[in-house]
Amino acid sequence: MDVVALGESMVTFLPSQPGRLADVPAFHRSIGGAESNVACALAAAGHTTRWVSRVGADGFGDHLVEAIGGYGVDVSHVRRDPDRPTGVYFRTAGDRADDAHEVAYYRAGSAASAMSPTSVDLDAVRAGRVLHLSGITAALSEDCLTLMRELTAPHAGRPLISFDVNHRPGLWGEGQDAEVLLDLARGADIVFVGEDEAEEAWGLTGGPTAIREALPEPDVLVVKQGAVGAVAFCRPPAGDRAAGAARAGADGTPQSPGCDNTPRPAATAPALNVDVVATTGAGDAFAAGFLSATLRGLPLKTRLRQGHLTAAATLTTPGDVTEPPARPLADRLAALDDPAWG
Ligand code: KDG
Repeated sequence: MDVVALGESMVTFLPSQPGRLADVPAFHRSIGGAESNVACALAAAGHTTRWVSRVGADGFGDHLVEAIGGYGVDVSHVRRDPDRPTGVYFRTAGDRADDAHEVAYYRAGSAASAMSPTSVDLDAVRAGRVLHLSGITAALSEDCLTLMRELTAPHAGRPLISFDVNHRPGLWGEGQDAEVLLDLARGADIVFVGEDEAEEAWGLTGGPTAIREALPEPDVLVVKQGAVGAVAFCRPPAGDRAAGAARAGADGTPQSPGCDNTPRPAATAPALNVDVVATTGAGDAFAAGFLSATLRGLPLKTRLRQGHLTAAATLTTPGDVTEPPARPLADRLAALDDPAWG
């Protein structure tokens, strides 16, 4: 198994037209969930993936399991909860100049919020080369936070932990997010964070270098700068992490070629200039592209480019999850010596 992703997925309702939530006349049913979005994109790119979660024993739960399974993701460890519903959420669409949109979650007390070290199969969660997690899960309940702490704690034979900060202010109580998210990020091997999220969650305003200085622990730190691009920092794997990192290179290529200990960027790549339809899910797609290239032992800059290529596929469609470009095409585009890549 290449990648296991654990987290809550929801039936997602996409608006029939832009505008305020109060004015949208109809919604189109789709699926969303930061971690399963990553698993779906990776499966579509040819990786073996599993999504571990809990959903209600209801029709929305059926839909999620069928739709996510339809991407080729292993859903055999998704538990059905007869007492709690599947979460759902509605969102609006911004116009192109301003992607600000409203999100209405109906997920409090959901089946997924009952995930805990005893209600999920930990062996199934740890069975991949990479375990992909996000800060959203930590905000769902005390049990979910306990689970996240257990999964990111040092552990013999631990998979490589990929952690997307995914700061969702609406899910957190006042002032609870900063320390928890920083702690979880410190325990991970690969961390994805938006420059805007780092400012919102941690008050870091000094850009990627300041973020790296505040977060030197992960072997790889990727700072996303929206439409501008992304920056990756890395350090040579050490101790226990070396084992996990070596496993990540399918062909034995070191996980982080050319890395050093300084807080300067090890690689940068500009984002692609595309006609944006909706930004939701683009960060997950970026993580999927980056992880796919990591699993294949590709150089750091190529991982960033593969992230942007997968993100571009999601940015140009309305849903949270999209099929990435076919691997041969993505590989050709990522290798181009073209002004689009700066
Ligand atoms: O990153 C996209 C996700 O935010 C979306 O698919 C839904 O998981 C989701 C959430 O909690 O907002």
